[in-house]
Amino acid sequence: MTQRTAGEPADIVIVGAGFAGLYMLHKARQLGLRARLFEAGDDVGGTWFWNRYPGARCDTESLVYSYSFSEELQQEWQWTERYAAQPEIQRYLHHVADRFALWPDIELETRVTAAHWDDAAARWMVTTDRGEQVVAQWCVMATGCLSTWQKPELPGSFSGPTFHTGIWPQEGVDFTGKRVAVIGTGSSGIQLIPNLAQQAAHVTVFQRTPNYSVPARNRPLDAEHETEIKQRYAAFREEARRSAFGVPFPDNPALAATASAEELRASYEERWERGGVGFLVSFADLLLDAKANETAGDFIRSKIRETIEDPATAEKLLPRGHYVGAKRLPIDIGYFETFNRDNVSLVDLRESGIAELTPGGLRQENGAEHLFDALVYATGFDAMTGALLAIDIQGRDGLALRDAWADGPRAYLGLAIAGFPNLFAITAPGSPSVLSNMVVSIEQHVEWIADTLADLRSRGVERLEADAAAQEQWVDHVLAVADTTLFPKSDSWYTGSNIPGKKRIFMPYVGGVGSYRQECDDVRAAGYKGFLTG
Ligand code: NA7
Repeated sequence: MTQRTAGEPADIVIVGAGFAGLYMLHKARQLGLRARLFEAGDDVGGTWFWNRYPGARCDTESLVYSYSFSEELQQEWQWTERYAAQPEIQRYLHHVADRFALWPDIELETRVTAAHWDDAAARWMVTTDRGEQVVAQWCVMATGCLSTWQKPELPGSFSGPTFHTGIWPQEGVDFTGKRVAVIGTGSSGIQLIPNLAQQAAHVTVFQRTPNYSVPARNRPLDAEHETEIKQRYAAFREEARRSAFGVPFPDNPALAATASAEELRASYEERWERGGVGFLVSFADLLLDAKANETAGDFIRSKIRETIEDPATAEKLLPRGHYVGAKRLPIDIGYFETFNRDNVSLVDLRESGIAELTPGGLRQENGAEHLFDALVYATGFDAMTGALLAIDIQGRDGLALRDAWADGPRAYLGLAIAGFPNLFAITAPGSPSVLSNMVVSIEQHVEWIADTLADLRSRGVERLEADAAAQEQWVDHVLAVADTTLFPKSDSWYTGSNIPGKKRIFMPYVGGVGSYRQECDDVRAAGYKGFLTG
């Protein structure tokens, strides 16, 4: 990392050094732009830097959850497991920063606090928490969808150590011999709990909503499979780019709603054994039709009943009342089995909620006391908008993003925002983002931005801004497509309903990664349709 001269201007400021920011920096440099990248953490990695709790692992397979932009990189890097764990992903991103010599333009431990647009100068003024101000023509928010962790405000206080999965201590935590409480059973809790149970004296899981989960079937990466993919990597990547979710899943055109009991069982069993979120494409109507979805729910509930030895515990773990996959489907390594251990207990918060934290633990509303030595919040994130709104972003005429988005996020193509010229937000609401393989969607956004900047430069165009009417049309389209599915019908962080007071709106674009890419390409081919240029 190089220390830059304070106030050194830039053509482009990039915020965040995760998958998105690193690639954006690489592309900006290829274009010959003077780039400055600011990152709050003391290393690159983004969400993979902060989420280092035991068991943190990607739910997309490593051979496809990786950059495709460099043939050499994808051939030389060797993943060790089917799903990479956090340390390996962070090592990979470190390697990328080394390999493409990105460090000189990366400033670590520097948080961007504000970005204000100066319309007369047609420049962004970006302010950091080190008190530096940088002027730049372009500003790219690569701030991530899951980077603002969220902890509920509970009355009372606990005197022991408290952790959150989304901001885990770098030095790790030793829970040996400790009684540990975990609040939350989303993907993070479901990954963490089996690991904690192997170390701690006792784990008490406080569950508000029982979750569906399917086995990951993680294993060391099969050498033959790796060779086979690497031999046809370009075609494999292209398949991912043109797919619905950015992953080439073998889908099934059959409908669950009309399938026989045997057909249902056979398809679900096969995918359960294969492992992973490909379970969601067991049938073509699984995410479209409530009755079809219920068949998947029934299947998972039957698996939970088979796995859990104590019928009362099994009953508490049975998910109901939300659609499989409409709330993020976790994939796990021995999650349900963990509840058969003597040192794990489950508290159902639907029976009685948390009344207050106490110095030694917590008390439920029914008076039940739970004592523990450490408390882990696995309570998730202010997803998709949290990191953007944490920065004081002001566009034309001093318009604050917080005001522009007071009624929910609105972004043209989930990429640019009316009133905020020359600013791009990578994988923002209205783009496939979290409902896709993030790396595929990130590469697509970064390449679209880079190609656009090169094109505008060659034409002498200095500014680009989303047109408000085009943005409204896009937002309507995003919502209309979502309404043809079950996604908006369950509460989840996809809708913002996990955050008290946050406007409930379904944020990702579910029209498919392939068709979205085509849409973005068409916009450019039509001379930046829906954008104002100047
Ligand atoms: P999630 O999926 O938002 O899960 C958060 C969990 O915490 C979920 O079980 C919540 O229950 C629970 N929660 C939140 N607030 C409370 C309170 N106040 N009391 C009890 N329980 C609570 O976050 P994750 O970090 O697991 O996963 C986020 C994504 O990261 C994941 O999908 C992957 O893409 C990676 P609820 O369901 O709201 O009742």
